[in-house]
Amino acid sequence: MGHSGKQRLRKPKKQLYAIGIGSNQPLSRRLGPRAIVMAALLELDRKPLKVRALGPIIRSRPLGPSTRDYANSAAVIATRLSPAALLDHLQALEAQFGRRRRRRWGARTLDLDILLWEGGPVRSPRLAIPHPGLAARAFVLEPLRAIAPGWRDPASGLRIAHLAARNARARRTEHGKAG
Ligand code: A4P
Ligand code: MG
Repeated sequence: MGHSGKQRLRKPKKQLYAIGIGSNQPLSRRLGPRAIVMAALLELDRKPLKVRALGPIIRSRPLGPSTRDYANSAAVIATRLSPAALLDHLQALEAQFGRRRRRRWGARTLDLDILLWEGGPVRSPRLAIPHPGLAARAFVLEPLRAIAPGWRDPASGLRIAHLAARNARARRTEHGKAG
């Protein structure tokens, strides 16, 4: 009662998401990881997505078995898509950039991860938000801090700026120990 048809058909509200972008494999001789990340940032601004903020593109050493350096960045986007629908959309973009799924953490032309969602935590067999690597990865935290320093990670309750500072401190200590 009290629900008009118009209300029931109203579009879902726009939601903010933070997206992590990574590449460590060229698509061609002229399209290397940095150019791929730039092209991916442009794709994130096409319907049904809209970019609200673009992070810097950084170069990072590979975490895992890959030997090539990565280009990494982050973006805050707004969309009406649900987390599951957004994951489908991002995987279609990865495929468009020639990504083939082989071994986990293998070299990839494009990796798009959902880092955060303003709707809070999500846990399903194919989707975990916040992204499990968020709090431990400088290549995620550094670009994200530039555009979303105040966003709170629901897993730790800490803001991105705080996580980034803590991560940088831990890395310096590691280096100190290693000599
Ligand atoms: N999945 C679950 N949660 C999410 C989420 N929040 N966002 C599932 C996106 N996908 C999510 O991912 C495997 C499955 O994770 C997906 O099918 C989806 O259902 P994938 O992209 O196919 O495989 P992957 O990326 O090889 O594995 P994974 O575990 O996602 O790896 P990460 O955590 O993405 O790490 N080093 C540097 N310097 N920079 C990097 O960007 N990236 C990785 C990959 C390793 N080392 C790196 C970097
Ligand atoms: Mg991934």
